[in-house]
Amino acid sequence: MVYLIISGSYFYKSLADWRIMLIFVASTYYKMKKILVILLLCLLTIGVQAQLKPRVVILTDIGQPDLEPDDTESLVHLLCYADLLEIEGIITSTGWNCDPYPTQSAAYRDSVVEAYRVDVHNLMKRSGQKTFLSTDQENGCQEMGYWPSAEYIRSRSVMGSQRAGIKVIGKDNDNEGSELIIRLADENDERPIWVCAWGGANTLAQAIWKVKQTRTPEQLKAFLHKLRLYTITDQDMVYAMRMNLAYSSHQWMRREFANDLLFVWDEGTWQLQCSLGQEYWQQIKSEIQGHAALGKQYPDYKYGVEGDTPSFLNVIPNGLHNPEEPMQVGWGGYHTWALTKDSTTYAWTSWQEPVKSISETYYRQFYRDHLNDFIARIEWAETGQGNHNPAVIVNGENGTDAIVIMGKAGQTVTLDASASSDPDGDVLSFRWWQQNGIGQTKAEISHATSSSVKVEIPATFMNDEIHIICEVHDQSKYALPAYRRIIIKATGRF
Ligand SMILES: [Ca+2]
Ligand SMILES: [Ca+2]
Repeated sequence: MVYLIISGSYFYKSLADWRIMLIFVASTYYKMKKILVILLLCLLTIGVQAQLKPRVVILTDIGQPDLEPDDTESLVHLLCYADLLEIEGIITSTGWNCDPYPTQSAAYRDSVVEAYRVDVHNLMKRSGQKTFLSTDQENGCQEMGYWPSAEYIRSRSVMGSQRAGIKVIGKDNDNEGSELIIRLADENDERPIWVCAWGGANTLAQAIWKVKQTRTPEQLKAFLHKLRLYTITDQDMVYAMRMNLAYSSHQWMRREFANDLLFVWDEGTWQLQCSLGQEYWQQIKSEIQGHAALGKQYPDYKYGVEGDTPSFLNVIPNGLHNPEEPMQVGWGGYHTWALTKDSTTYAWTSWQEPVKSISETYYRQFYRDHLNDFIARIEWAETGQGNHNPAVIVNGENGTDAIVIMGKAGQTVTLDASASSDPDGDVLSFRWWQQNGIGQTKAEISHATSSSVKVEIPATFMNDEIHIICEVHDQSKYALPAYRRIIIKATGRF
C-alpha cells in the first residue's frame, strides 16, 4: 500500500487524486474488513492501468565536439524528456562521421549522462517525484512522469556496431547493442520499441539478421512487429559514401522486411531542424547553453543544430499524433509510404514533393513550441521549478490518444475543450485547425480560436477522415503547448 501511495505521485494528477483517495478509504476500511480491502486493491490494480511511457532505443555516432557536436546537443535534449520516454538503450555506433566507431568516443555520451545525474534531482520536482524505484522496477515498465536514475541510464549505455554497411552484417558483428535490442523485443511487453537512428542503424540490422538466422519465420515476424525505425537520413556509411545507398544495411532492411518493419526514413525534417536551430541560435545560446549541468554539456553547432532530434520528438506523447501513423503530422514531421531515394525500396518518407513541403511547413510551425518546451525543461533542471504544460480535454475526454468521432455528410460536430486545465492554473489560449495531407475533405471550423468550436462537414464527405487538431498554449512563461487530435470518420465506412 505504501508503494502505491508513493508511486501515485508520478501519475497524472487526476488519476493520482482518485486513486490515493480510494487507497485512503481502503486503509480506513482495513481495520474492519481485511478481505474486502484486499479485493478492492486487486480491482484497482486490474482496473486502473497507469499510462506507460513509449519505449525508445537511441543509436548514436556521438563524438568529439569538433566532429559531431549535434548528437551531444540531441542527447542533452533527450535526457530532459526522460520522464516521457522510456530510454531503453543509448547505443554508440558508426555514422556519417566515422567508420570504425572509436571506442573512446562513447565517453562523450557518458559525460552527458553524468550531467543528467546532477540535474535529475531538480527535474524530478516537475512531477513531484521524491525517490527512484529499485533497479528491478526501473528495468520493468516505467510510468509516464517517472524520471529514471542516472545509474539506470548508464546501465543502458552500450556499444553497438563499430563498422558500417551491409557487408559487415554476420556472426562476427554481434555486439552488446544488437543483443540488447533482441532482449528488449523478447520482453513480455506489448509496447513497440522505437529505434531512433542518429547515426547508422547497422546495430538494428545485426539484431534482425541474428533473429533471422536462429528463429522460425513466424518468430522473426513477431520480432519485427515489435520494432519501429526512425532514421535520420541513411548513415550506414561515412559521409563521402552517402550516395551509395546499396552499401547500407538500411536498404537490406527495407527490401527484405517491407511488410513487417515500420521504417521511417526522414529526409524532410532533419535539414530544416538544423537550419532552424541556426536561425534561433542566439536564443539557444542564451537560454540553454550553460544552464544546469546538462546545458553546460550543450556544444556550439558545427554544420547544423540537433539534426537527429526529430527522431525522438516523433515519439514524445503530446497528443498531436500517433507515431504508428506517420501521415499524422507530429513534432517529428509528416511521412507517406513511397518509393525511396534509392528508387528500388519503399518506406515512410518525406524526401519527395508535395510531402516534403507539407512536412517542412508543419515542422516550421511547431519549432517554436518544441524549442520553448525544451527551454522550460532546462529551467527545471537549473532551478527545480518552472512551468508545466496544460492538459487538453476535448468533449470530456482526458489523455493524449486521438478522439475518434463518427460523422455524416452535412453534419455539424461540436468540439468542446473548455474543460482543459493547467496544473499551474494558467489561462489558456486555443487554436483549432485541420491537418493537411491526410484525408481529402476540407471542413469549415467556426470560431477557431475559442475553447469550443463547430466543425461543418461538407456534403461530399464519404469514405474519408477529417483530422482536427486542438492546439492549446498556456499564457505563462514560454507559452507551453499541448495538443489533441480529433479524427472524424465517415459513418458507414467501417
Ligand atoms: Ca549523428
Ligand atoms: Ca502552465
